[in-house]
Amino acid sequence: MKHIRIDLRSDTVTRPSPGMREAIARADVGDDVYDEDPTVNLLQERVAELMGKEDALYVPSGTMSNQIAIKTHTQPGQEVICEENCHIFNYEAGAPAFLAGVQMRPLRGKYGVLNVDDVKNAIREDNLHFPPTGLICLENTHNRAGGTVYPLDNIFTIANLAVQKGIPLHLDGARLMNAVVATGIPAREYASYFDSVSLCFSKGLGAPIGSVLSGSKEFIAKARRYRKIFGGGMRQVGILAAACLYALDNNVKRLAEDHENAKLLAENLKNISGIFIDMKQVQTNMVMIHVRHKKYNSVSLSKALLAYGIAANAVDDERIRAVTHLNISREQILEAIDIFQKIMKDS
Ligand code: TLP
Repeated sequence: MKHIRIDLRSDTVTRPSPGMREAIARADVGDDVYDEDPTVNLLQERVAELMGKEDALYVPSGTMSNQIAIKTHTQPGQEVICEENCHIFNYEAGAPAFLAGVQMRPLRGKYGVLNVDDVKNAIREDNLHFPPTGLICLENTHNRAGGTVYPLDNIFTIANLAVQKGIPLHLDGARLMNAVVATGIPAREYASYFDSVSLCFSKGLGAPIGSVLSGSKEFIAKARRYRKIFGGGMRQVGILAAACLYALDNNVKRLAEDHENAKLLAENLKNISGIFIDMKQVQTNMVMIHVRHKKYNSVSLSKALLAYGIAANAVDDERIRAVTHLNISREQILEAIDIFQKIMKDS
């Protein structure tokens, strides 16, 4: 493996800063399975407040958070409506079927966003042949669509439909704070349309571990039991929750820098022959780089970049995903642009 100097594979690669490490070292701790970790309790209160929800639960990962939400909202044999490129359907190893015994109903979206009429048509009628619709999941920002933000009016219409049909609505808000910073819409406004929200701290917020699931008191009480069943009951985990609290205080506003860096990268790469970028997708901290070149496809270009110390993953045969984050500076983006230009010019 070549030495990676500019790591654009994901914002999950972020490392805790010295300030965050200090917060970790100072953290007051207790046994969280007994609900006695003061730092975890504080984090849960802070996130519940941020989301305008009654309660919240700290869990080890975004995947576990989504899966606990699915298990808590549904019954085995039900169907869960989602967008076809969402993380829950594509990157959680089939967990909804495995852990909750539900089947997914993926619908085609546009920039990761579902059309309310498609959702309406996908909701099952009461018929003994059909799996009852048990849950609708949205993702904001949408990862595979390139970090796109879900428009509020769209969320609003889907939420109204869900309420009317008595179907709960879950938000995979792994990168919700990127949407908040990009639009200026408060997290609690987004969250108000959902029965549960999952927020990740181990992505752009720069903490080493952890997500927080929020919802009603009753929902979280049930979710706490599933967290134990899924093996996510942790003990003196305040040392990790302290990193999340630090991230809330220090790493939210700065996401704007990541968004600027993504724009800078996209604006420059789109002028290179053999590369296509849909600028409408570039809304937060990701750039989907479409490679349409006589010599390279996404996989071989990604390898060529690695030879120069730049890491960015091919998400399929045509696209490379580049993600900006707190360990990537503007200078590194400029350097990456130079290297892209050099590789494409030499071939
Ligand atoms: N996404 C990772 C990979 O799994 C693809 C990444 O590098 O972007 N929801 C969304 C929208 C996510 O992007 C991710 C992680 C998760 C959930 C899962 O979080 P973790 O990795 O903590 O289980």
